[in-house]
Amino acid sequence: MKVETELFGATFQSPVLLAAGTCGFGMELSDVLDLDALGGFVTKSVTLEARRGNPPPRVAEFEGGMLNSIGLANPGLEGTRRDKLPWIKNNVRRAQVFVSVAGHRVEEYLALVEGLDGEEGFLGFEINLSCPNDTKRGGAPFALDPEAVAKVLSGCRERTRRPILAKLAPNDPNLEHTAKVATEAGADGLTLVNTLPGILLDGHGRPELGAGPGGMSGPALRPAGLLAVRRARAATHLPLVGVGGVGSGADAVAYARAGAHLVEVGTASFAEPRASQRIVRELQRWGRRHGVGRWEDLVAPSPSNTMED
Ligand code: RRO
Repeated sequence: MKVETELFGATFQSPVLLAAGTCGFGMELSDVLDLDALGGFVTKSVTLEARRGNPPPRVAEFEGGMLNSIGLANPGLEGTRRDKLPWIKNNVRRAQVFVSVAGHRVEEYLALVEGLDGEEGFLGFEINLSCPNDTKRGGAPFALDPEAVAKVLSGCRERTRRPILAKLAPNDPNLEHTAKVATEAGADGLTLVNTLPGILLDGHGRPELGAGPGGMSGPALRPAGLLAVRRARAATHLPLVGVGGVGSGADAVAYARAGAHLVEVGTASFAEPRASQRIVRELQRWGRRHGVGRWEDLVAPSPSNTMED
């Protein structure tokens, strides 16, 4: 099966990318993984100021996956410009890179896009509107506030011609509406989904994570991710990026059948750093076995009567 796919004016050598927050800025994984074997990767979310993140423990496992509250630990705009993007520019050739940006206020997103747009080494932005661990916003991410989604994305649109992905939340009761708002505000694609808010408690009722609650990911997130992609597919013609519990070629196929043009692998690559490469091999085998010649043929189209029309 031909897994190469053209999107956002670029060639993705495969539809399998690494998800934000699971691969740092690429350099952190370069000893264990050939980054250029990937379709691409999304960086850790960058905020205006560098952040140290939340108190440990920041991750905990359970049978269905894991919970994290990293708290946006990142080198900030200046550190990203100085140390991270030059490394990517010099070391990544074929993988397509998206820089994830996040903030507490609309203006922070806009300043980040403006401050990064002139740099080299990446294709586009993933606008993280759905971090579940941003306590300053009281656990209510931008993605659940359509007015904020519109403001952030239209402001970003004015500041860059690069592709913009909007990363939305799994617990959005009005996802179709949010997808439509993001489309109208100028996003080029939607990434679905971020982690789902949750908490793990020990026998004394004490949270297992230092910060208390966190975001749940891994196999248990897959049904939520698939549903979100399906719902968004009915609401917009934009390309969709499916994330949540992708651990096999069959999972990637399920996301394509739901309407995803690309998938991102997250939690699976913690236990198995080269999971993404295995997933691509499984996809190719799946195509041979089922007589499907191109990944693109698997991607469910949006209905002609999407809610956009
Ligand atoms: O840094 C985090 O704690 C984090 C972020 Br920004 C996010 O978007 N999703 C997540 O599960 N953790």
